Amino acid sequence: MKHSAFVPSPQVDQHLPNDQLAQHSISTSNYRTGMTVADLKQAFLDNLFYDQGKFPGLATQHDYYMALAFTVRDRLLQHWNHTAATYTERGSRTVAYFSAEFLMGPQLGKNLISLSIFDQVKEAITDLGLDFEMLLDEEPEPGLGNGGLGRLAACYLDSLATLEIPTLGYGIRYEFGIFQQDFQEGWQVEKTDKWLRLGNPWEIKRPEWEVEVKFGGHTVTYRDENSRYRVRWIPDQIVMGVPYDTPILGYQTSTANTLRLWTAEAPESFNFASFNSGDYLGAVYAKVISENISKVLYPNDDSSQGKQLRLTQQYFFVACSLRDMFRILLGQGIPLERFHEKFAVQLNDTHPSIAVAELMRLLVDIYHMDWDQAWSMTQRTFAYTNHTLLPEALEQWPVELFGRLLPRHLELIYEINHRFLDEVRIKFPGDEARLARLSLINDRGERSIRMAHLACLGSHTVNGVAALHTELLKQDVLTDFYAMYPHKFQNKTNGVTPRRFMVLSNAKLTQLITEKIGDQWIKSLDQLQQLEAYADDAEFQEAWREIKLGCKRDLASFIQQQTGLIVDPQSMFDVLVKRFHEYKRQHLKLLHIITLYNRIKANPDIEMIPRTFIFGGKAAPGYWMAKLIIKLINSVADVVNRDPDVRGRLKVVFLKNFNVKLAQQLYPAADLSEQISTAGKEASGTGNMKFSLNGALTIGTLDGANVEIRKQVGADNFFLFGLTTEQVYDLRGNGYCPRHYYESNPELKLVIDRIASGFFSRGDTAVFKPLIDSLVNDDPYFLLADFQSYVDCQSQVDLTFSDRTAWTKMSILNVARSGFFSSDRAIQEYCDDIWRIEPVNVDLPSSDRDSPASKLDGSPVAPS
Ligand code: NBG
Repeated sequence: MKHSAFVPSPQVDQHLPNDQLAQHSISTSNYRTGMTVADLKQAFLDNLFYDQGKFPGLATQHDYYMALAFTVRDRLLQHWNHTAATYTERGSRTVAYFSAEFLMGPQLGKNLISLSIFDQVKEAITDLGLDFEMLLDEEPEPGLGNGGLGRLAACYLDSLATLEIPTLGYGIRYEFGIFQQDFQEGWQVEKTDKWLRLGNPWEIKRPEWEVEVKFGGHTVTYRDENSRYRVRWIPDQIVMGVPYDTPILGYQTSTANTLRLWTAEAPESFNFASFNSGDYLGAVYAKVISENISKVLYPNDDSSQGKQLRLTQQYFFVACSLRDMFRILLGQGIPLERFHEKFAVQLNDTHPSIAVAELMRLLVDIYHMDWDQAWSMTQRTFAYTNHTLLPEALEQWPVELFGRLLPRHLELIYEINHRFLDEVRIKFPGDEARLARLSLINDRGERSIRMAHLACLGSHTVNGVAALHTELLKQDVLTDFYAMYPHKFQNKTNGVTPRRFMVLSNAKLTQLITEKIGDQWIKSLDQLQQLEAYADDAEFQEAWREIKLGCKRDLASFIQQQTGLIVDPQSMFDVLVKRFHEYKRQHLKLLHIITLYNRIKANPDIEMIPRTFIFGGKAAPGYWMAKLIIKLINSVADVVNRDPDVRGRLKVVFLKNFNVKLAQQLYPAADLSEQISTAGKEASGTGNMKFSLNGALTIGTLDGANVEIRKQVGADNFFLFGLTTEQVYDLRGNGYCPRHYYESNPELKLVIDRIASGFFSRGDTAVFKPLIDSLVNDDPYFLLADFQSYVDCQSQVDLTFSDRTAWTKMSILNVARSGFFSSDRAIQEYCDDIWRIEPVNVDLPSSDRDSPASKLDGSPVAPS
């Protein structure tokens, strides 16, 4: 039985000598890599024939898409292979970004932009008589994330490659991504997302690097040959992790990093007694169980359910990734003791934080390192990003469940905790309450392990994702850790990639900006500042408005296609898209809509700036209240859109299945961006940045990164409303009484009463009662307290919108001042302050730009 211990040995692959390579260099004629329109056409037809096995006459849209994707892939393999070879040769320090989610979005368009061949490819496809946009649209979205956290990981990979930082993204290749959302009678229904059904042309399976992962069983102790006390883990289940690699191209660089996602497979032979008793069906069942691990993404955003399968997933990908990193380390001849010099591991939230215990296990149990050295290396390896202030999102695992699945890790965590609490006792003698608060083990109720504490302790740096968030971590959520280790805490305000959320998604605005200030801004977003000079320029303003209007027209026709609703592109497009959560307060927006509607009902001739309200976003399938809010939006839309009194002044649209692809259509078409969470709840937000970058003005609270957006764009160019975090704390402390607001504000009362009366639910007074009760009696997110301020601020928005020149100027200034929110800036800060890593330039020999493989020097080409 070989599974009990592993000591990866350096790879002893053989390689063709250089002269052989030169003689037999994979001679690829230009059409395999050439960038001319003629080469591209030829390659496309070839791939259609040889990869899809189709003549054009029989090919489906999807065949065409696949043929095109392979054509592009051929052209990026040069970058990918050379990058891997360079990193291997130099043993480069590498960022390992551990994340349970990567919400990548479609790859085709993005890769065309990175390679700067968008226009040629479009021409080639159009020449062949095909609709290029339709092919782009054909790509199923890899929905391997829930929302902001997963999308942030994707933006960061883009910036890491663009900044030429050696990086491996490590995660899970979920067979089913985030569910597809549909509506039935206004209620959300979920459908399985079978994104891999037709194949994924961007990934390459690497079965040669599969690894074993153990689960369950028990531990035994023994004395080694030097009489030292040792522990061996005897698992009762083994699962194989098989990596699939996806290239991540930098923008206009030769760098192509790797996103390595793990799939769970059952081992081919079952070595254990339970699998060995001729129980064939049992063995097949075990196979199904193993493969379940990477089946499905947990569809919860900002909350944790404490389910065993989830912990299994987390340990699975972390164990695979660390073991893969040891393979790379030793394969490059770097000594074990330099692991933390070779790799900087970022823990994206607590999801991968079990890595702290796993690295300790590898170093202590497998490599027999002494505890103190192992712990010091561990702490020098990891850094942890916290993404939430909500207690329900801070993961805790019941000790009992944890011990059943990972018995050795539980022992290690007890030992880590033991030593940690000794340290606390020395720093704060006699402070028992503090010990209980800091302990990795939560003793209240069912004993559980606090993963955020493990992450803080095992990392050299802990960061929040916006200035306010980091302050609140220090003062509140992690305040005891801050008192212990103040030097660990840093802020890294989130960022977004302008390549996807501007260049790809808003081509016209990109062109206009580039005509004025050149194209350097795409890599140095601060350069957008130069646009300030044109903020008052009438001609430029006119062009600016035309582009916005064009984007709104495109969106209007999409809305009509999807919903049948006709919306007026001249109306204000007021957009609220994000995951559904009570703290994000989609229902506050709804209270505003109903307020306007009531005003029309009371006075049908009232003057009103026409608005199109656009919603998008999914609710976690088990989050009942969020689903009820979705139902209410659809119900209100149904009434408002049909009421002849409204005369088109208000339209309410709910676009189903909000995802990256849809997001790319929405941001460029928005006039107003709604960022209306309760102050102190949203860690950062990143949608807020994408809107502002695309020239939408924000109405928002002082929450998350809104605070910094307002600071950057200027208070005059931001619509602020609502309580501050401090005021929210005070109000809560002094006994908040939402009913008081309800009773003393007639307009608010009418809104609530209308919902309660069944006006939007065909007389059904029961359906929305839980929502109404929650608002009037409890209102944990302070909607009623913020209502008047919000509605007043919206009047200010209307007033400004009616002054086209003023609005356009504000829009231009928003774009000009959003350079700070580039993910390049954020990643540069991580590199300088947390990872201490330098770029590695990948030299693509010029002849290789169109003839591959002729310049390989025989070094291993394993992406590392
Ligand atoms: C989310 C926060 C957002 C933040 C993203 C990315 C989780 C746990 N957190 O405010 O809610 O923008 O992370 O940092 O999904």
